Amino acid sequence: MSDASMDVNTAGESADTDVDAVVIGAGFSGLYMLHKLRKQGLDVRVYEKGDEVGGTWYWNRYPGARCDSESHIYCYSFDGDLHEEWEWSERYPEQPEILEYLQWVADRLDLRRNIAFEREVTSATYDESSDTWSVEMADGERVSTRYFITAVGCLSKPFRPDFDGRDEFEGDWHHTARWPEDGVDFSDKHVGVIGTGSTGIQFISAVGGRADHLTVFQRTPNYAVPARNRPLEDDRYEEIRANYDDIWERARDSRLGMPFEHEHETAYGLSEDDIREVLEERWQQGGFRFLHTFEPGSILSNAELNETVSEFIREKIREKVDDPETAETLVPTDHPYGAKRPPMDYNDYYGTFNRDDVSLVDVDAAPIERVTAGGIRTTDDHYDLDVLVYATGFDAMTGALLALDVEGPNGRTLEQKWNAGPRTYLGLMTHGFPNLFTITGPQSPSVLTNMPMAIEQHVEWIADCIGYMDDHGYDRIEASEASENQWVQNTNMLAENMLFSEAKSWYRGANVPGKTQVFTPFPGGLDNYREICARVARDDYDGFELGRPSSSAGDAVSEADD
Ligand code: NA7
Repeated sequence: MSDASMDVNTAGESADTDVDAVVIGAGFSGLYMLHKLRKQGLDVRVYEKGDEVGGTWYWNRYPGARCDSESHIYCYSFDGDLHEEWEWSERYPEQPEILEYLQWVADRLDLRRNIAFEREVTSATYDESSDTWSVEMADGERVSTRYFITAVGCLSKPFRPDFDGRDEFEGDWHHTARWPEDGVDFSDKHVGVIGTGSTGIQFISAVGGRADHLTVFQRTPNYAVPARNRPLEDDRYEEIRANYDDIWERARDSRLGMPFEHEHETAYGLSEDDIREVLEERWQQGGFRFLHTFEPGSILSNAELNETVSEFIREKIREKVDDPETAETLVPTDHPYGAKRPPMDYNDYYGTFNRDDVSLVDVDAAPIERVTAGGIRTTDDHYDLDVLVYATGFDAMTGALLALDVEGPNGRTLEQKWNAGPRTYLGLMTHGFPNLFTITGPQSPSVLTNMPMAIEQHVEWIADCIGYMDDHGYDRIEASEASENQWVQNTNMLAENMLFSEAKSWYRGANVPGKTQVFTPFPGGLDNYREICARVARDDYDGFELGRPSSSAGDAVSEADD
């Protein structure tokens, strides 16, 4: 192995280099992956498109951007010193604070010396003769690596609908996931925002009242549950610190990667009034605890219970919105609560529509016909706009991975392989692409959990796997086709038994026209998933094929032999 302390940011760096591991992305997952592998003595290089660490939290700087996992668990758990020294200011962390945290971690663990910033990967090709990946950057730099590890996040390739006339707009336009660092001045402006997902809801609540007029173009209404954000006072923080070991243990052992007790083992046997009473308590507590009111997964799989919960939220929306017609437009009836990613309400989202300077346009009833030089034309009307904001989400789960233009042995691309939807074993590897690890890849729990918990588990599993390979003289690992088929089938079956198919969501790729629709995250819970991954590792990486240095694709690779 080469020198693990190499500084990649020194001037005059050579174009072609050879490292043990390349990690793409310097967000939560890339930073920890670098730290882990560097500690194991590997020469690791991280390539990051942005000019700073932060990943999601670098790019998503729009007004109101905040994480809906609670701050004390939306951080790394692997190093007790980190949470001894860091203190979150609010129950839910705002984007600038998360970015500051990740920058602080990068400095604290001295990670920057192995990160090359402003480098965009344009292709990654497997070279069978050397069993290495050749990774190429937009600036022509090429690096050769044994292990190619993607840490690109699940929601990082922005999606902007291709409306007719999209490029004719003469005002300012921005996608929320590419927000300008210097911000946008809304004063005296007519601002339009398309999208009422988690992002749109945060944006609308933050910008309502800051513009001359805000017009919200909503296609599908959503169920926003109050977050009940508040400052974390000193005594509350002391309590968290004193209990961190227990908090992490419970988070790891939970379905969502969040250490919440569920209020009732089951809703079975409770009257509708009793259920509503319990829901009201949870509504007051706020946040993801609401989704977790009853035993894990029950609201997402029991249609009758779900309808009671959905109706409970609908009534809350009607109570908050003064104009009954506007209220009905904001009430979701097309999908059950939770079948789409449930958003949080931080700042009286529904109340924002009671303002005179905020209006709601139902673009399901009267669709957007085109973007014009001066605004948006729907089938009903024209809306004059100075600023147009796309809160239209992402080509989620696979978009950023496929953008890497990955080509495996025999010239087969990842895009070809995933043409009918992603196929992985455990969301960690895909058959036919040796030594390519995907942190929080498709068919792992990822977006259905508190992300740092899922990320840490993947990073640790991958680092252990590489350590095992080093200890046993293996150079090549690949998911077997049979184990992959079984895993995909298993994930699909779990999803079919839940209510996810009843919504057109990005979980299923339904938000991007033409994308194959298949439910992508593993819905069986982080706790169960961790156990499966641990067993696979204990059983000498059961379901994976491990090879010695000279093995090539098609050769019989060795089963783990000791
Ligand atoms: P989402 O949840 O995908 O929301 C995108 C929004 O944009 C949603 O309301 C869409 O309506 C709307 N949209 C998308 N395309 C169109 C068109 N063509 N016309 C009108 N409206 C459109 O993305 P977010 O950024 O809010 O959240 C993504 C995740 O990031 C979030 O769940 C958290 O996990 C963090 P639709 O519902 O498709 O009718």
